Amino acid sequence: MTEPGSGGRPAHGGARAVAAAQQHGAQTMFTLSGGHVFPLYDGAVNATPPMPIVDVRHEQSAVFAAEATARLTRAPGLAVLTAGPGVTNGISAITTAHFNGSPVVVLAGRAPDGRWGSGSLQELDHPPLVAPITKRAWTAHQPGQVEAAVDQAFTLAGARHRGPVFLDASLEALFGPAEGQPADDTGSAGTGSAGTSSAGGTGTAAVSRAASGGAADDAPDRDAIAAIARLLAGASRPVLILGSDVWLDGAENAARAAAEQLQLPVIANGQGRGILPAGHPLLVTRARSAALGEADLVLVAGTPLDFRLAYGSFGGKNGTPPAQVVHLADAPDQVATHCKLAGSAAGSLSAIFAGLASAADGAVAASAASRAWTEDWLPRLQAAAAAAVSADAGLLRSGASPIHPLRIYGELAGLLQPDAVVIGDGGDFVSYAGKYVEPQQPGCWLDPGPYGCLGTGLGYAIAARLARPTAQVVLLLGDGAAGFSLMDTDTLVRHRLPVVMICGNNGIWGLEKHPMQALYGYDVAADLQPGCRYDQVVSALGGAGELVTEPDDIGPALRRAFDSGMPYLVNVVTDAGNAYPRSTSGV
Ligand SMILES: Cc1ncc(C[n+]2csc(CCOP(=O)(O)OP(=O)(O)O)c2C)c(N)n1
Repeated sequence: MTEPGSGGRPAHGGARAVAAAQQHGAQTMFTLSGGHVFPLYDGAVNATPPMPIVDVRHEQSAVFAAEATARLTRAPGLAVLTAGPGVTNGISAITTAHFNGSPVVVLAGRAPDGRWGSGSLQELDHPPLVAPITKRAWTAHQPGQVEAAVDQAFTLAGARHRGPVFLDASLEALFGPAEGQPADDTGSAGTGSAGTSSAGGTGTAAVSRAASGGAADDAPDRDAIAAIARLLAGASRPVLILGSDVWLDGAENAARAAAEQLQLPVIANGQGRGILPAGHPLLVTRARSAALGEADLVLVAGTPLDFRLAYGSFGGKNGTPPAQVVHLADAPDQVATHCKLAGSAAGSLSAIFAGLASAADGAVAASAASRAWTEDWLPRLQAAAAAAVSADAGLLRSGASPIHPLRIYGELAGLLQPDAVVIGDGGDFVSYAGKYVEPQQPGCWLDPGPYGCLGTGLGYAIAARLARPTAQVVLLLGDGAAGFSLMDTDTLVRHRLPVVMICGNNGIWGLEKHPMQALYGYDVAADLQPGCRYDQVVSALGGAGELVTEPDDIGPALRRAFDSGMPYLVNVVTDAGNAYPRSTSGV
């Protein structure tokens, strides 16, 4: 397994894999070492130019880093996992990429075909494990197959609707010489694990669709857009929701232009945040309850109608009837089927927004209903948003001790530059961030998305620092969340990646303790060490940090963190009695 790579010898499968990944713009290989994947490292080292390898301390961080790379750069991210436990450790992160529609390619090692069934080290058939959470999962058995298979994996990951793709390659396929091998892309030849060559649901058909001019297939239906324009012309209280796929699909400019042209009130979620910058007159996220509760037409773009959006049920508040709902998605299979839709369109979201703006413009301008929305509805929502902002001003300056978590966000707001990347990994502490950190630009906010997996933090931060070398990178960590990935501070240190970490340390699993108390009147399994010195963990790993217990010390500590130029954790002890005022349970 320690066979060296090219060095003048014919290229092995691993070298071919790296070459194919580079053709698709993959810049960095996120990984944790294992003998099964040595040829991929050898391929990276000897590639022209070499591909940087960022080696982490847990495979979840490798895949989370690849996922964040995809979400920030909008080019596919690459993670390399060793066979067996390397793959299984990556599964929560692959699932996160699946839920987020993030274009990620996971390449994995695999026990030798020649010994399959005899019990060689880490002999596990991976594709069936990851098939439900990937666009395709399959195995390359021969060196000559690897390059074409990796090419397919990248093409498929980046085609609408984007998502993770998994490919493992047997020891023979990665280590063996690729020259003179048939470039067979089916992955079905070779010895070993019969029946596992293509475990993914969409398989080859999806690959060929994506490769053969997906753009033409992705043009939205004009009649569907015209019908939505008519709904808009008849609406008095419309709302536009912008979600992550608007950014991932490169539709942020078209979305903003359509919203401005039609004067639509906008609510943003996930990576839709920042498309309308903080303070934009149409951005009424802070009036969410009135907007979604009283709307008569809700256009939802680039995000599923899931628990975050009341499963697509809007209106009905203050005597209003249920709202009509329109779903705009980047691919037909993303359009909601679990709720009644008044309209829908699928395909390129830029084309959908541009089509809608031109189809609706005249009709909307001419309709009496639209006057109602610009003269009454929009000002009402703007007033409600302004009232919500001023109602919070006191808490953002709170002098309470123990510290109110909002005081942290009050201090942070004054220090963030417009291109700062803010990452949230935690429960209540991060829910506050979602409400009070309003991005100035799109592509500057990363939360875990609807899968809600704790532990994304360090992997996302590693990727953010690499993707945005000159921007501030701020990682907001609950103290519970910190435990999943803080060890990867070591990766930040080894690879010289300065990041500011802020730990909202309430000494509890807040988002679980408070609800359990409310349900049962007691709680178990919800306490952590009060005041635990996570800052000292970071210092021990070669970074720096400090403990903050008084509200007036937060600002100076954050300034020291930004000035330090190293991984730095500001460990803020907050009030364990504080619970985020939550309106959804996720069920
Ligand atoms: C991997 C994983 N395990 C468990 C959960 C369930 N969970 C959701 S929020 C939460 C508490 C988070 O606590 P912390 O990070 O300290 O933030 P706080 O709510 O206290 O602000 C837990 C355990 C989860 N979402 N993901």
